[in-house]
Amino acid sequence: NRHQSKVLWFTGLSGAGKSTIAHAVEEELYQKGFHTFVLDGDNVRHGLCGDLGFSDADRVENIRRIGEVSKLFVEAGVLVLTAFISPFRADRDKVRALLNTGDFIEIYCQCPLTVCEERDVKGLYKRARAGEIKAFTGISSPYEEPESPELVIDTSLLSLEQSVQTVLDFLVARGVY
Ligand code: GGZ
Repeated sequence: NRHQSKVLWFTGLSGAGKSTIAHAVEEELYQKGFHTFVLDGDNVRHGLCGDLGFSDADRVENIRRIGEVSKLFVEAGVLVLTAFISPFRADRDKVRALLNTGDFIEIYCQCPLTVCEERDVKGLYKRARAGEIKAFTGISSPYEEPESPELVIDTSLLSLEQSVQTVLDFLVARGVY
């Protein structure tokens, strides 16, 4: 069945590679005929969640809305890929509980903080260290690692291609792909 709708929920620190991997996986799935959609900060935090910042309460609400929207997409037959830090275990677990068993695939993009900070693609870590950004994940706001994610990808060890292949292999093993 090529058209199984699921949620591939990427979680991890800023700069861990969530969005990049999600888009690359989407490209592969789209080529195979899947109906796919990526939700990430670029299309969610300006619109649907444009009223939210980065306090704990706002992050909770951000993830709640993204979870509900993901559920709607799944009901519409879409395979959703989400790329949000989603730092709180309880919030990720609530999204898991919202969906049918097996439809929530938690993918932990593991990457040491030191590596994310070295990459500092957008210069945000530097600004966070300087105190210019308050409550920055990993620096001044917590990240709770997944305890039993479906998949762990160490992006400090794997190339983008290897990371994508790891996700695709998992989907094959699950009979999704
Ligand atoms: C963490 C922040 C912050 C703070 C702005 N803390 O690397 P990016 O830039 O593109 O991804 C980060 C993104 C995080 O938004 P999420 O919606 O994924 O966060 S959460 O799931 O916690 O609600 C980063 C940028 O927004 N950013 N300020 N203080 N990341």
